[in-house]
Amino acid sequence: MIGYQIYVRSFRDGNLDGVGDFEGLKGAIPYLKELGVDFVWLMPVFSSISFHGYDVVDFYSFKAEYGSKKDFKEMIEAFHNNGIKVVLDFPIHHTSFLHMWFQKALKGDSRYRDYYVWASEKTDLDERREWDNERIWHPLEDGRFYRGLFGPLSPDLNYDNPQVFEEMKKVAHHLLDMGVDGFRFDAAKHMRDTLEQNIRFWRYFLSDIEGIFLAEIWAEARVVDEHGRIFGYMLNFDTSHCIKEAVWKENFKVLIESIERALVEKDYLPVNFTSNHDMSRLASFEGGLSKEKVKLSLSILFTLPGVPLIFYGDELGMKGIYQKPNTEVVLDPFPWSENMCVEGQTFWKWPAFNGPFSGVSAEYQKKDHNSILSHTMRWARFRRENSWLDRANIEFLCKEEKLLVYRLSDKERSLKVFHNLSNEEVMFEGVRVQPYSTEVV
Ligand code: ACG
Ligand code: CA
Repeated sequence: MIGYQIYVRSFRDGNLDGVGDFEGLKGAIPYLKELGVDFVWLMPVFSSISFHGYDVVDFYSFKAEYGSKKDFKEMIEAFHNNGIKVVLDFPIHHTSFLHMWFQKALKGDSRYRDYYVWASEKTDLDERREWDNERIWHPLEDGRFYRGLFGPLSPDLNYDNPQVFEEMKKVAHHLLDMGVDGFRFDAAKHMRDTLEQNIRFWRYFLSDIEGIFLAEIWAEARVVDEHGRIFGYMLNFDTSHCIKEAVWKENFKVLIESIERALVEKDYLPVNFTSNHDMSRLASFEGGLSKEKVKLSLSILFTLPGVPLIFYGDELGMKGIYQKPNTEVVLDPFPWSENMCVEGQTFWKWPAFNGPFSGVSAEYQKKDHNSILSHTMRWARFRRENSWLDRANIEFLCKEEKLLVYRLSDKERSLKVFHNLSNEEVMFEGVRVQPYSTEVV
């Protein structure tokens, strides 16, 4: 199984306004098929006033620029006709401050006040987010404070209130009825106060629905494991980071340790990725990886157990340095052609890193056998032919700083993978591995 993460606004335009949309996504299907993608994860598509869409104003309508319900359904149908599943980003931890529920709460409607989390006398109003020290409690003019883990514009929903839980289940059913194949659950570790409560929450939430449920639990491997069985698919931040760190440092130690922690003997599918919208892109890791190193990172991705997931454009080596507060800079338009003047091209902003004629376009790289895209397509093909690797066992055969060899196997099959992280050719057990390259026998 191969996944592909899409920021709709930047991917493909269907109505010539330069903004990506559902209609445009249909036009991207041939490209995604060529890459061998089995499912796409669409970043938030619901009504929202932000560029990222993680603060939803209405879960029952879509961003107007993306299209209508009809367009959405037609898009899903087109994907299904081509054997590709559609997974939606589902941010249920909070809403936008503009959501009708919050607006009614502000006007004193007691039913909706209980949809959100309000400070009491006991609340520590100076409480901070564990990872970056940002404030969690936000004041209103009347002196009340509400909780918003991700800032004042996105108040947290109150899951102590069973009505809120039912509201969000209703949304989930509605989307699945529309043909959606699953969800990427945003901020999934933050739903409840303790780990036990959080796990109980999700078990209950998922108890009567089926699909591809991919959780964003950005935490240490132990916490990810605890949630694994409930969801089935877990984003593997640990290994995804360590692939890049190892390649960057030219030392496999961190990757080996991560594989042992996060990829061995799991009762769920770890989803390994190249980068995502919350971090710098693969090609810009730690200021920038060389083309060889970007390619090696990708071939490692496709030869590990678990599900490989590509962040749109990483297969071209698109650049992007994550920075706050303007996090949209890593979300450049996907360059379909070198001049960026081709049908379907998005251009809702001037590209911050990947402008016209920067050599990263799909059209240009498809013609070049040595490009990052051609390399990705070859490894993706290998992966499709060996889809059993998703659940393969991994056993190390050589754990050197610059040479990593392991056996992947299941009951019937087995193959050996060799990764060379040095600038010289190496021989191991009669297999020749080129500098910064991967071999499989
Ligand atoms: C999701 C989305 C993100 C979105 C939101 C909110 C959540 O992908 O785009 O923001 O809807 C935390 C949360 C994640 C969240 C990210 C951005 N992502 O847990 O749910 O922030 C540590 C913490 C993590 C933290 C991470 C952030 O533990 O919890 O993620 O840092 O860098 C090792 C450690 C690991 C540590 C890392 C990194 O791996 O093991 O624990 O992670 O190092 O240090 C969007 C917008 C926002 C907006 C919001 C409403 O981007 O601007 O405010 O929507
Ligand atoms: Ca458009």
